[in-house]
Amino acid sequence: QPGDAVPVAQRGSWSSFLKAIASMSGDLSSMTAPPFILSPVSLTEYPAYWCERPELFAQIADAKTSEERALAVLRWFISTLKGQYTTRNESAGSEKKPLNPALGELFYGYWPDKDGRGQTTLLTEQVSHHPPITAYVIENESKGVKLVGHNAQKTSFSTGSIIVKQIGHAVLTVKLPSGGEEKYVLTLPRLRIDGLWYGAPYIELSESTYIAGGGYVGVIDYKGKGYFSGKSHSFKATLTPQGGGGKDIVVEGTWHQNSKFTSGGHGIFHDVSTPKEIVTAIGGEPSGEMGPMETRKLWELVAKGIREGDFDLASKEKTRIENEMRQRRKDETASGTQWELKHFKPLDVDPVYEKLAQNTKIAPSSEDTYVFRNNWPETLQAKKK
Ligand code: HCR
Repeated sequence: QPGDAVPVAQRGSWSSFLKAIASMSGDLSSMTAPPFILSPVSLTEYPAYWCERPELFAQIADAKTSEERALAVLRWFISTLKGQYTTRNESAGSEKKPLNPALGELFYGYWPDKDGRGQTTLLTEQVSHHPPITAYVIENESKGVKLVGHNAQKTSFSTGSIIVKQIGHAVLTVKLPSGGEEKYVLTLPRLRIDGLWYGAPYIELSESTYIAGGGYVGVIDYKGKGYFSGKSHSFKATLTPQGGGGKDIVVEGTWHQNSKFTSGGHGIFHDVSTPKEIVTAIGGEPSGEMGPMETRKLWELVAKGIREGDFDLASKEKTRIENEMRQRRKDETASGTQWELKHFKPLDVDPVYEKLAQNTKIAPSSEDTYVFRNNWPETLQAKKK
């Protein structure tokens, strides 16, 4: 039944929210949604989904040939999708609306070394509030694997679903055993949020992701129920060696379960049922504490209110933070200053993206990119040793 999953007292505000979405275009993050759909987690924490299988991230560095490396990159990428797009369904029963990060909001974390795979560190900064843009870096320094990216969303509404176009890309840098390094550019899938009518939103992926670099171009085509295999969350990935010659490698399956080679290889390609490792959050202050702009400190009471069902507290605290941020922007305008990003520098054009996108179907980039200043906080720098 429509609205079945919505608490009775919130059905009115859920249908008003849906009506507001239907006439909106662009940025949905700042819209006020009913309490049952709110997540206590800010979008600045989402980049951690890129590395919930840190061993697969590290294994990219162990590959001996370009083909092995391209497959290792693809395997790691596929392994991230379940976390990125189904975690909230699993842990909270449906997709939720994350907290809308403040400009300059930060998140630091790490995955410890295990079995010699090395430490992996994560740093995220909200580099724009309107539109919301999150930049991140994930690095396994001992293995020489690093991912730097940024992410924004453009939302629209179509036949009962929210369509989310992800804007942004990531660049993966891998040190080679022979010295030197290889770079890969990764684009992001399009999302369709269904189940709105019932108040139980969930995500299906559509269109494609491209992974170009290391002499290969990979295309991952996503389909939902009723396409390739009739199953939800299906994909077909084709890795093509660049420069003519060589055969395509094709992998097919579901990104939340398993996939196998259907050409250029045999057997299972990836099984996502291996345990995931959630990032350990860490304070970025020299004392090890979290500073006032660190997401879990900034939103502490809002998150507490949402988790404990105290929505008066959540909404009072959210308003207080938003007012403070508004005041900060006004003060900056008055004094002719601008908020200084701590870890990233905006750049008009990403030369790595432009180079790797050449001779592929990847569109030239149309947005700023964000360059990491290489200034990990001491607390994380210490984790790298
Ligand atoms: C679309 C979304 C915000 C953006 C989230 C992104 C795209 C962020 C980058 C991550 O790497 C992957 C990711 C996963 C999320 O699925 C996606 C969110 C899903 C919902 C949220 C909307 C802004 C909120 C919609 C409100 C609904 C649930 C009613």
